[in-house]
Amino acid sequence: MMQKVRGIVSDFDEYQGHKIQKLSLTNANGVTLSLLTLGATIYEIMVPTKSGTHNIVLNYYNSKDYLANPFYVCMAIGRTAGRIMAGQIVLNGQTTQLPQNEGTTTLHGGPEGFNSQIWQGKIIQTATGDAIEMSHLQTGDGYPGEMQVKIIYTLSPDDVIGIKYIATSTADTVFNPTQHVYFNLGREDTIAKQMLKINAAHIQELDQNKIPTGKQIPVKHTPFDFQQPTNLGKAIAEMNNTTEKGFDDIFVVNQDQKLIAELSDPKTKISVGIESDRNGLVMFTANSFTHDQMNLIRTKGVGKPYEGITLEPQTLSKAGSTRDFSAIELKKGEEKPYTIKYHLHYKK
Ligand code: FUC
Repeated sequence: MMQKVRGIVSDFDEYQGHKIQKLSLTNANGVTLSLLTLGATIYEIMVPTKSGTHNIVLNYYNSKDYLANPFYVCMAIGRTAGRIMAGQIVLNGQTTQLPQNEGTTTLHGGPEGFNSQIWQGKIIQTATGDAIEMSHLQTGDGYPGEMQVKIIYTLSPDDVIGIKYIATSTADTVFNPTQHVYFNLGREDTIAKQMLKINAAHIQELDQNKIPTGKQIPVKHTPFDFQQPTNLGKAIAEMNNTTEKGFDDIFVVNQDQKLIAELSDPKTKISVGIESDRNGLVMFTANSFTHDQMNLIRTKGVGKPYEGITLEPQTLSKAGSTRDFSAIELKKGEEKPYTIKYHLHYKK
């Protein structure tokens, strides 16, 4: 009989007097997925190599490092991924002012978002073995309704990581969660030699606050064309004359193929295919990662621009220009789950 996926719980450290736990799943191939209860953060994704294992996501030594900078390294994002103009949401004709955490904008759920919460973590059983359940009652973040949130993290026997977000609210509210995973599949400090494919013919036009204007721009003949596997270093170099000096953009994905995006490293031969049930993907190439604000393990206590790449599946909302929140609305008592999957491939 095939060996089932095994889960274990251990103590990680303490954060502001709270015990932070690490929960891990390992399958028979030797792939491990670990999470921290701080921020429902993906701490490690280890894949087998010829000589041992290789961690393909960015992480820190300590819990406190995760909240010491504005980069949300591998953390759960909610209630709403991305930017809400002026921090105002409109539901049923009523405007709610959310706390703002980026000038006048509310970014990634605001100052009390999912990432800054300590989650209840436990190992649960599924047909193929153990899984990780993170749960939390989200209140006091300024959004309407108390929201009971569960995120189920699974690892399949054939190396597919699943993330399922399930929430119910006591009042009509908005829900557009994602996971802010920074991948680096290689052994070098940056993702410059890695290849990216995104199944998107358009990006969203953004205003000076990075809020969608409602217009879409075709990617053809621009550095945003990742419809075929494209070298990231070359693409980033083409963005050198922009203030961002890299990518921080919203792709409108076609959902006609199983995968919306695929990242691969020609040298380690590791790749990750991303499956999503949503129509948007934010890509951020860690352009502004700072040396002294970041204590990343990969670069032994510092941060480097382009050290990783985030590919954040989410629902596109017209919230920017038109204040139309219908796409991300979650009605009182309604359950509308979202799933993200990472298909891992590697050569031993
Ligand atoms: C992405 C970007 C933001 C922000 C964050 C850390 O979601 O869109 O600009 O810097 O990552």
